[in-house]
Amino acid sequence: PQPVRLSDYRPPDWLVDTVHLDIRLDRHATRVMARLAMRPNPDGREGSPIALDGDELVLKAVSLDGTPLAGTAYGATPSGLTLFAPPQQPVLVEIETWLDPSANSKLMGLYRSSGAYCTQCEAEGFRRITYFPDRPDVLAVYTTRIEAEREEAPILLGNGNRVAAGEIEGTSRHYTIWHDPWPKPSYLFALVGGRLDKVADEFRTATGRQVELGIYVEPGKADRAGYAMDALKRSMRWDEEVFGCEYDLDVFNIVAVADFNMGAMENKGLNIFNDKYVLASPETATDADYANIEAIIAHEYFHNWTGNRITCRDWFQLCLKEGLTVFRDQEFSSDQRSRPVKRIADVRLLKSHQFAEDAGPLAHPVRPSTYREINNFYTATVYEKGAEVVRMLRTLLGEEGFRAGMDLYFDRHDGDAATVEDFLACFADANGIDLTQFARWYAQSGTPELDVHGSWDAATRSYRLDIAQHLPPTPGQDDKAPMVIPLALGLVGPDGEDLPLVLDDGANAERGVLVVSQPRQSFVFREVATRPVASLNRGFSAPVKLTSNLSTDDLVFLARRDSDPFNRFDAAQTLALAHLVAATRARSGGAAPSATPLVEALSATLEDAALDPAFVAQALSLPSEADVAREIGREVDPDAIHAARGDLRRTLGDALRPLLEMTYPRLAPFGTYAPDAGSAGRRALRNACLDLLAATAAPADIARAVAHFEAADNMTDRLFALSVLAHGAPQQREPALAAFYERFRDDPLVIDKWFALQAQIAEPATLDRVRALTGHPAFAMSNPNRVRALIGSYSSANPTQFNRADGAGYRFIADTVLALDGRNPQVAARLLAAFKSWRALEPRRRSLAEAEVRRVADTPGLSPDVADIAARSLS
Ligand code: BAL
Ligand code: ZN
Repeated sequence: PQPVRLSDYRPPDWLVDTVHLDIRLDRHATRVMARLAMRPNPDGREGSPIALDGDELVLKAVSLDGTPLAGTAYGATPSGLTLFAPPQQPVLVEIETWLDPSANSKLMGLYRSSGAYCTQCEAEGFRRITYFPDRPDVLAVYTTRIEAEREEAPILLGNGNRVAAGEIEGTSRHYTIWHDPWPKPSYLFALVGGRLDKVADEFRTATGRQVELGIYVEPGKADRAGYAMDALKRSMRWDEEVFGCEYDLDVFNIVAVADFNMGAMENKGLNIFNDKYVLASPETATDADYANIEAIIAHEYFHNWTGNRITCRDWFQLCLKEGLTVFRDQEFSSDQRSRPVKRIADVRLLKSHQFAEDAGPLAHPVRPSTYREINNFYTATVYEKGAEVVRMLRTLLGEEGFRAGMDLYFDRHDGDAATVEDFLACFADANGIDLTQFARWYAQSGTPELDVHGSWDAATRSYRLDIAQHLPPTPGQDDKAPMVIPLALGLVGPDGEDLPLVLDDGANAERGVLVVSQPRQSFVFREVATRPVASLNRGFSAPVKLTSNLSTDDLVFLARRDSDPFNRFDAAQTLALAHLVAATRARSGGAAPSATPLVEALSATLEDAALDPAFVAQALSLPSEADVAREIGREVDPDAIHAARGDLRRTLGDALRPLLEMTYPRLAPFGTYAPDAGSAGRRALRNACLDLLAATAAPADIARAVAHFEAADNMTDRLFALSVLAHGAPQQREPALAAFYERFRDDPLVIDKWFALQAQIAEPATLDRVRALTGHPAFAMSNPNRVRALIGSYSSANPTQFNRADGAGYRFIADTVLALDGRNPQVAARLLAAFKSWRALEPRRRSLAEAEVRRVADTPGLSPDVADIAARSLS
């Protein structure tokens, strides 16, 4: 396909005011009647034909104002329908199409999952249901009649409120009619039909609207939807309290389906979820699963205002709804749980996914300016970096200024299909500031590098920070302009107290934030009586890669004393990362670094009884092998990194043993399992101790892990112990894996964990194991969760085996991408993106990886999704 460019945007020529759909569900022959009330757009081109999008559609009939159209009056292909010369006035277009939902393996449009009918329309799936101007700036009011066999689909759900239901006399069929009063783009359309169990509840909004809540799941699984329902009600209340956003329909339904390309989808009043992000019980879900469910339930609900009531003008503006809504869900989770621990987890994710994306050939701006396949832009950059940009706005403006900007955005743009410029203008106008330079965060790709040099002058009692910023070149962007970087900081005195921040030129470091906006900039603080240690980029106030002249001693000091919990964590991580980089390099010659400073920092953390166990667990968790690879940046040898990290784990396990052995039993479970953050934090720390203690694989430590596995009464502990055994105890691995499988063999979401864990074992036999598991009865290439669990874990969470020196890992993933592409291009393209860091590899692996990406790129008949990732990976 030709690239689509932001600069080519034109308003639609025709608008749609109302849509009436009559959908008769049938496994192979679903009939869709669409009645579109259309009118010429005064802002469009005069005299335009009516051009509607389609995708693999079969047209049965089309009429205009009640008159069937002659074949010469329109042109139809599976991918488009054009009415050549419509009268330039309001018209009624009626279209009949037929679909085969059972044959829809792309899981876009109308398809079947475990016998139920469901839809996914974002970004461009509605055109697989009927011909339509399938773009987000065409907003219409929808009324949907859904008809099906009562036996097959007793539950029939649509967007909005249910306005009618009944039997079809003399048949075994029934129907429901749904009306959604809020104009919406087609990507928010949804329907569900099936035999489903329901968990029902209700919610009274701040102004007293009574809302019926429903979560629908596969029969027999309703007892696992309770946590999702609780999270939903908390989300609804939180959005009222924190953003003043109230729900606006009488009904809010969520449906969990087993086959889903994404995590979930925010269709108006009818969210459809990957069941992985709804279903949870202590036996089957980990603490991380519970936290994800809470976050994603909130995310999709929050879209009701940021995405649905205010939508995107075009798909370039995807971050307008996604970055903002991720920011909102992160804030929600921070309020529900521990704010510092949530921030640490979010930054870890940002670095591992988004920084990696920014550093490779798939780098793109938060708002891309061109795309060939929009499905490939549901990325960490659009979502996670997009959220960071919103967070920076808040850091720059403060709570009040930020809320004023959000209030203005809701007031000014309710009902609109908006742009990033519209969004920024609200903050600029509400605060009387100019955000022109700040807007570069949306346009320039790459991770800014900030180098900070601090120096204290005893004579003048001043502390000077010299800051240089640099934004490295990224694909299509060789030269960059300086960014606005809000740098939160503290100057920490010898007793751990923050010193006052008094700038010498009268400028203030308001709320402890310096605004860096020049390529080079200096700040001088006065009245600094003793040498401070600078705590920089507190709370990760800007998504930058920061280097500084802080010494190892300074970092140990910060890890022990910084009042900012994020930077306390980050100081220890910086020490660990520096150690791992040096140790990796030392494997090809040179002196091995000392781990003493890191041991000192982590000992202090473990000894500090005032710290939240969840925080301590994060501190003990070393940077990943991918983090080390990214830090090294070039000529990466994944085996050397793996070996260095293994050595460090053993060193820490030994050096921290007394503390770990004391902490582990102190955190033994009591009472029944509860998924709250406090309990989860205790489990996380206990498991982190178990893991480090088992690093040397001493028999007593392995026996502890076996006992932990056998005694576990919840999935978090059971899976963690299984992972310790699978990675570190080859003798105990197989019996433990077999026991786990036997216990959970009938539970696909748990078997996904079993697949994922095996795919991550860092040994050469894993490739054969993964290949064999693709033939396991519980595996199915048609189910995205299975593919991601087994094959995605191998490619993205097993660096040594994906990057095998013989290239067999690359070959296997490329083969799988090609095998999957005909069936599900979105999942195939995601899998291919595992090659995103290939250029950073050492020469032998680099050429093997490149050859496999090239083989994919050269294969005829690729989907646009895979062709786009392959081409960009090689560019
Ligand atoms: N809009 C796609 C799924 C999500 O980000 O909520
Ligand atoms: Zn979203």
